[in-house]
Amino acid sequence: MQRRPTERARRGVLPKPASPRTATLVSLDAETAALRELREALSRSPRELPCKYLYDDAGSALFEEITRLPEYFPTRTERALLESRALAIVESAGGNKLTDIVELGSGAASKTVALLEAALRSGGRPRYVAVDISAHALARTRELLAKARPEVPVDEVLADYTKDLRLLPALGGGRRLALFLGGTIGNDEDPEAIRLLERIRNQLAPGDLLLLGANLVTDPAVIHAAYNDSAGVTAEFNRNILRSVNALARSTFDPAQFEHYAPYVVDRQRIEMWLVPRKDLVVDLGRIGGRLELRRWEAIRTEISRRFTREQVTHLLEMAGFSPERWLESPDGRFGLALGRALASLGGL
Ligand code: SAH
Ligand code: AVI
Repeated sequence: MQRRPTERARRGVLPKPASPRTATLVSLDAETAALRELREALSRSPRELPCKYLYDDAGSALFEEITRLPEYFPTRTERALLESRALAIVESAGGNKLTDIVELGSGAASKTVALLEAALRSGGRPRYVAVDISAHALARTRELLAKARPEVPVDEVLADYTKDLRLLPALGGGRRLALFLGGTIGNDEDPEAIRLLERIRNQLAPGDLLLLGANLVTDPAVIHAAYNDSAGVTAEFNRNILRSVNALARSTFDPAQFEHYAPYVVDRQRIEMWLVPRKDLVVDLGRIGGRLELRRWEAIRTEISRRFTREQVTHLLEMAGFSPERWLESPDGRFGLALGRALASLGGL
């Protein structure tokens, strides 16, 4: 039976996804670009899904659960480091002249409270700007900060920081501190990581600071366990990317048909997350267009998560136009925080 086209279909308008979960979905242009990006990633060899699609509402909640797992050490290691050095960081960033703390990929922002408290103790009155692709993560940020520090004004920016990152100037010409924490810089290869850091620097005034959190090279077995937890939360987080893509694209990936596989590749200094089909599959790609024929074991890569040395982190900062100013490292050497000062752009050079 032929159905009459709906008003929406007659106007050629793409239907809205089940729920507008991520910033990539806020406009039809963005939606079209997301579908194109997914098509391109799935056509690569090996096939990939960009890791930002891990963070629909369910994915953001699962990530928060991961941060509390006994095996997932990065969050608690970085938190302890931030808490012990918060005052020194804030003093380097201008002390009471620090007016803006801007966080990219803020997530639930649970670690940021220590920095806001240090800024308040230094006599400043900072506002906090949270930038995230996930509306769910931003809602958690708001909730957490309203409880912990109700006096701090919070601005939420729902945006994909790889595409559009436009921040308002610092309040009253004060100092700005940008935060990129959690080791999220390790989810990109060098060229994309440097481009992202450059984009951040372009939004800062010369002299403003960036605090960059990075996972450091450590015992492969410890890293492996962090991405292969016994409760299976990371496996679920990984599989959930398929639900997130299905909601956006109306595709028919069945998460139950895929195994989570996350090896630490020692010579590449990185965890790789893969989804491995247990049998031959044909997936209707919905609005991505066409069908995807997957052979048994033909895995899709959903994330890389890199470990760095101090020199490698410093190099990334320098390549992006920051002058490395301070290095803080956890006592177990597993996590590093680098402070970089934004240099003036070289203009037309
Ligand atoms: N900084 C937090 C969260 C890390 S998880 C912490 O350290 O715990 C990564 C966060 O970045 C998620 O909240 C995710 O939604 C967000 N994110 C991932 N890709 C993004 C993108 N392209 N643009 C904006 N936010 C992004
Ligand atoms: C957000 N990012 C730094 C996390 C990581 O460790 O790479 C995401 C994650 N993936 C699996 N577990 C956690």
